[in-house]
Amino acid sequence: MNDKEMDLNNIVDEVILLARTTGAYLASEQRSLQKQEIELKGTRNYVTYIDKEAERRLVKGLRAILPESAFLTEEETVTFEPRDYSWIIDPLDGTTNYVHGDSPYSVSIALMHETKVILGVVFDPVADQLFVATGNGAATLNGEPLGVSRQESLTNAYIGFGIPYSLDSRGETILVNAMKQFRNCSFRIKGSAALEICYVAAGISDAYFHSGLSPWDVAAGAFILECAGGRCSDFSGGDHYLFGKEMVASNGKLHETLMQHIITAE
Ligand code: 2AM
Ligand code: CA
Repeated sequence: MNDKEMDLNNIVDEVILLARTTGAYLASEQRSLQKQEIELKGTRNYVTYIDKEAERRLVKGLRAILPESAFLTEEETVTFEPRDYSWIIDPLDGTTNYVHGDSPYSVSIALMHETKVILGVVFDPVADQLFVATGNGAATLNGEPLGVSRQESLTNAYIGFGIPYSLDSRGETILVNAMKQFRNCSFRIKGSAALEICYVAAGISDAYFHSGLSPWDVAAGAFILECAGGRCSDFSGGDHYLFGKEMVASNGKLHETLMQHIITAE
């Protein structure tokens, strides 16, 4: 075991604890969201406040773990200058579900060493599901090793996807292509990209695709999926999915078929 792995093993429990406490904060605030007094302030404003507060707590905790680290975050990042270690975090992924008192939603934390992700933690406080990968071995769900499904064809596949807020013509073509498969396989929109990628890692879903995404939506989940034996790509089949705003995640076996019939078909 080298020094970097030693450090990682030392910090992973602290990162998990932070994900859990942030998730508990989100869950308790979501219960308050139902109360009448919140209506006075407006639900969206209140959620923005929760997002920011959750992020503030996460940044404070993660900075204490690695004082020299940089941050790429959903709420407060203005400019991002990578350092030796950089955190890519989404304090609340699945905001639309959250606003409606629904689930799932999650806390997503990734740690990059130079340009490579070396740690991913995604936590769903409602289902109490904790996905972790350190790259030292297996990815886990609540401490148990997880792995991708064996599904090889679109027939009977279980596939997650998301619809971006702004849909270009390419995005529309992809949705039309998916629609042509509606009787062949099952599609689901669950509303938290970080979790939906983890569902592929856990063999719950066979694949997931979404455009219009940001690094904090995918960084932790993509790393967990790759550690679980799955595959991630951009919509052209390349590696530009972390900063490229589009992602296809799969068990690997279904990847080419999904690309051919749904993502790149004209
Ligand atoms: P958010 O909840 O943090 O906004 C929903 O489709 C999933 O995609 C959520 O994880 C949502 O993150 C994310 N997402 C990010 N950017 C998006 C966009 N431009 N359009 C739709 N969803 C987006
Ligand atoms: Ca997000």
